[in-house]
Amino acid sequence: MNTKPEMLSPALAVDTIRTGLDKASIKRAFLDHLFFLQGKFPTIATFNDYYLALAYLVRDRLLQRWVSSATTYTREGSRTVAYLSAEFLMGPHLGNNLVNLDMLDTARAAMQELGLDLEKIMAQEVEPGLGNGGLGRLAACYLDSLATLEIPTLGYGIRYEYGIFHQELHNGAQVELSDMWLRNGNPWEIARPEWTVEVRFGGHTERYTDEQGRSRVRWHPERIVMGVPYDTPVPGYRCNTANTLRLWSAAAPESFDFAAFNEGDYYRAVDDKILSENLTKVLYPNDEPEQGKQLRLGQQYFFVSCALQDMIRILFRQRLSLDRFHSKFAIQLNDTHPAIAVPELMRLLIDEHGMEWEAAWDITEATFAYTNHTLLPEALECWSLSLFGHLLPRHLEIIYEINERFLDKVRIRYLGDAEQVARMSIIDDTGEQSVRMAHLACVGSHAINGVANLHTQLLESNVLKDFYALSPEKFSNKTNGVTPRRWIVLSNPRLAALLNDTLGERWAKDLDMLRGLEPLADDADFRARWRDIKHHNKQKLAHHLRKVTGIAADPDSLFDVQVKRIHEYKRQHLNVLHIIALYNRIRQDPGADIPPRTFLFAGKAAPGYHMAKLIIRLITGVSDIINRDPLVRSRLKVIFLPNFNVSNGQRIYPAADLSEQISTAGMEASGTGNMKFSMNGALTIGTLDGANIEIREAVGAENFFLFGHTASEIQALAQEGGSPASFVEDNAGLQEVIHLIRSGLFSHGDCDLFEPLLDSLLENDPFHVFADYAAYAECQQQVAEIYRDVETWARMSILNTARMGWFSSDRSIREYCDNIWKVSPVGVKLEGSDGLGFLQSLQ
Ligand code: NBG
Repeated sequence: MNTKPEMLSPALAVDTIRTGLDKASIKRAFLDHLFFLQGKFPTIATFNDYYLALAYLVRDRLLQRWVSSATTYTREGSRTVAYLSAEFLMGPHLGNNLVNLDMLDTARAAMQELGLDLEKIMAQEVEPGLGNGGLGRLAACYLDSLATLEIPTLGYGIRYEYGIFHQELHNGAQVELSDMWLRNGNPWEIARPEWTVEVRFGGHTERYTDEQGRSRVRWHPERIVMGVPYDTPVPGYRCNTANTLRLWSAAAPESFDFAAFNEGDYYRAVDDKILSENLTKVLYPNDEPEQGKQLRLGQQYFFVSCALQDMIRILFRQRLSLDRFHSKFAIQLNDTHPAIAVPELMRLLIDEHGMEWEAAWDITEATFAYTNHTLLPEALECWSLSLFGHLLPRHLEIIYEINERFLDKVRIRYLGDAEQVARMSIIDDTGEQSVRMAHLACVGSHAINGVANLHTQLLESNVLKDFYALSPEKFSNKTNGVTPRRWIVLSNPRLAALLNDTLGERWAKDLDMLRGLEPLADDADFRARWRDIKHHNKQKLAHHLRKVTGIAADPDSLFDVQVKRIHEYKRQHLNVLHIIALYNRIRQDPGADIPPRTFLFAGKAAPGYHMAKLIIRLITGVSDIINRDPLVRSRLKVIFLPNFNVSNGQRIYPAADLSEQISTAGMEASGTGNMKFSMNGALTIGTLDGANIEIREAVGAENFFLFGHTASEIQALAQEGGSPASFVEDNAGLQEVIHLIRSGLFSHGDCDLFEPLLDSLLENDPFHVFADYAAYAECQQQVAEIYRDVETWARMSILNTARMGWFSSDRSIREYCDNIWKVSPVGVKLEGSDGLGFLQSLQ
């Protein structure tokens, strides 16, 4: 095979056991890995051994694409997207990689011949929970699309040792357990210690004059932490591209501080080491109050500094000069978490590489773009000035300078308007001084976007209106999308097979092709197949729910699902109020004509968010009572599935009939779960909020259950400041619901437990639950009526899927590429499996 064996290094010699995609090669590779990597033979191997053996053989097959992609990008100096995000919620890798490499069926057959069940092997994988929810999962969908569209990309983030906590329910209440996702090893990552960088913290700065007589600044840090990169390949779907997700892990500079050690202060030396490594120990759950803040700012700066230093290394490696930085890299700031990149790039260019301010600023502005993901004021990041100055003294100086120069421009534009200047300042001088990260991101970026039409409009008219007035050309909307590879092909194989049969296999890369289903909505045979698939998916989910919660759900009942983080603005409590009302109706009128429903909830509450935890308690309390009531339980079921994550999402979306998207209008920036449901044929009951609006426009108002106040009506309600109790006065049903909650029925007789929740609902509810209650209950009545008509429901369901093509993340990414990043695809040719291509490209 090797024509010039003397030129080959062993690592580059690749044979079919490492690359072959046929069944025989896969079987051979599997046994080979079991033996040589796991040191096991089949009779004593555990399922985890099987998982690792399969994972490693899949990784081998990825490596050829990965190295080929890197080689191509290096050779061509390709313009590259750097996606900076504090969270990447990738989900389990194995299934997705099998799908993208087009190996799923062969792998299943190969395992079967070895007497193994692929599904069971896949279930072994502990998913990397390196994100809280929508924002982190969006980053993962975007990486999938970027690779599929063959765009050179580096995802940069943090390799948290503990991801988002594992949720359990104890007596109906949330309990948090640590997520030791790395415990069994992570076969998907490769450590790159040779690209370790130094990150500095604290200390002070000093001005000096350099040899050319220029005034410069030197930073004397108090502490140095090493950043070690771990790379995970991100393959595109059925193409040769495999990009890189590069996550940084903190390490101490030396294993011991020898000075301290010599003085006999061994414990201090060990403490320092632990302190450094703590930096990337744990992902913070969002929606948390102030606590733990310093470490979080440290985390943000850590990964951003690592990423920028890494980019400069790559630039130099490709023999490009620093003034080409912005032509080589388009950096996206995923929310404000990485916004510290603006002063960090300035610092690197000026202090470390001797560039002048103006030149550095032009590069910085041309490099960065910023995506905003929330309008909630408490989620807009601000760092106290003292904390900031203590941790990052040099950055604070740079921010002051950026701010002065920016505010000069504002002053010219708004002569004499001091208030305007104060409002726009990066430094908030009111109260305890702080750094406004969203302002920093806006000033340092050439493009700013929201994640759904309404959200972008509200950014432009409220939260960022001053910045919009100053530079409207920077603003645009980029409605979110989700990847059909994970969310249909992998999660809903039967639907995928039907789509392949009907449309050919290209739809997964060109989701607009789903349109081809529209005429079939009128075809009774097709509708029957459609219903069969949903029914099968519901059975499968019911089986899982039974296994985990012990509760039996009837697959013939309407699966009514709300899965997402628990938050007052998402209004899980609105859903529960309606469930209690239905329960009450059946109790009072056992003959009431209410079609059977299973209400499924899942989602985590931030550990410090008491009201959200109370909402979980209410759901589980109601679930206990309803599921045990002989009069009701054959018609209503309420299930809270613990530990919502990507794997559970994959089980749930394909099995849903009804998707609950019921946030207070104006509060959900976009939502992405709403898209996953509808793509999989669930109908939505929802408010005019976030991307719901665009989903409704796409699928047709007649195929969407709309209710509730609009964003501007909500705003008016808030301004009027009327009491929510007024919505209860003329609603006997709602009064009874409140009465039942107060009676202690759902809290083992504890009449006070839910008082804080009722208080806020009745007295001063920023989320306007009662204001929307009547409309919601009425809309649910319509849902029930239409659900009885199975043919109509199936028709609506098909039309939902058929018209969701636009919500593919491929569409979103194309918009980012064309309008913000100005990057084009780079085709990758697989380098010869003998490694000669690589060697040549290195010369
Ligand atoms: C979330 C929004 C969602 C949106 C995702 C992705 C944050 C800060 N924001 O509505 O709440 O879909 O971002 O854009 O997590």
